[in-house]
Amino acid sequence: MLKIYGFARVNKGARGKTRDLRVLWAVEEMGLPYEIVGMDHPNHDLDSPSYRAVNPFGQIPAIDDDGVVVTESGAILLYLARKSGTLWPRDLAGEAQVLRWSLAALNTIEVPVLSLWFVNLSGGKGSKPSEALHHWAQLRLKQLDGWLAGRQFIATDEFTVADILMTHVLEGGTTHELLTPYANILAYRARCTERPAWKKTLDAYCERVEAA
Ligand SMILES: N[C@@H](CCC(=O)N[C@@H](CS)C(=O)NCC(=O)O)C(=O)O
Repeated sequence: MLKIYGFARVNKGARGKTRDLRVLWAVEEMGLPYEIVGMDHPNHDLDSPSYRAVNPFGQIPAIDDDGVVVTESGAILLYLARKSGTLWPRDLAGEAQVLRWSLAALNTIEVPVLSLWFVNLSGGKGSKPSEALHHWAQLRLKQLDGWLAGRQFIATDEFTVADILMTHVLEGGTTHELLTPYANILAYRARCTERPAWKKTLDAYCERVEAA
């Protein structure tokens, strides 16, 4: 049985935004059976030697699929998509687009957006680094908004794992103000988060995961 390491307790600011949701959303869309191994972050479950053997970075998410251990949310989603043959195109050209946009989500978009969120959270709002990061994030979001004009989904005509990654990145560290100018991004994000599988995943997470 597929085991998914996810949070059982996490600080209240992070609850509802953590990256185990990417994996839980994907398995819900794919209809795969799984069990959750619940980890208590404030209780230092991620620092235990047994969890460090699973993920040397001591982070969530991770999976153990009958002995195949995978960490990194992007790698997990691509593995599960290839294994299940769902949320994944059947041709090489389509696969290339899903790989392309999965990496764009986790690198080109997540890096500036998350860095800005982190600097502002750490008291740097209004500082020169914060302004520079804001400029960088806006540049990439504007370009992403242009790509999304006239497109339903990010990589192909169908919803794929790249959409889960991009949507969750856009949900994560982005403030309301950051995305406000980008109508195509907002419409895309709404299209993806309105999917029944996301709603079911988030409801089950909120029911199960305690806030610390
Ligand atoms: N690049 C990793 C990042 C994982 C990550 O940042 N996980 C956070 C939760 S969303 C975590 O486990 N934080 C706890 C910690 O670092 O102590 C991925 O995409 O899976």
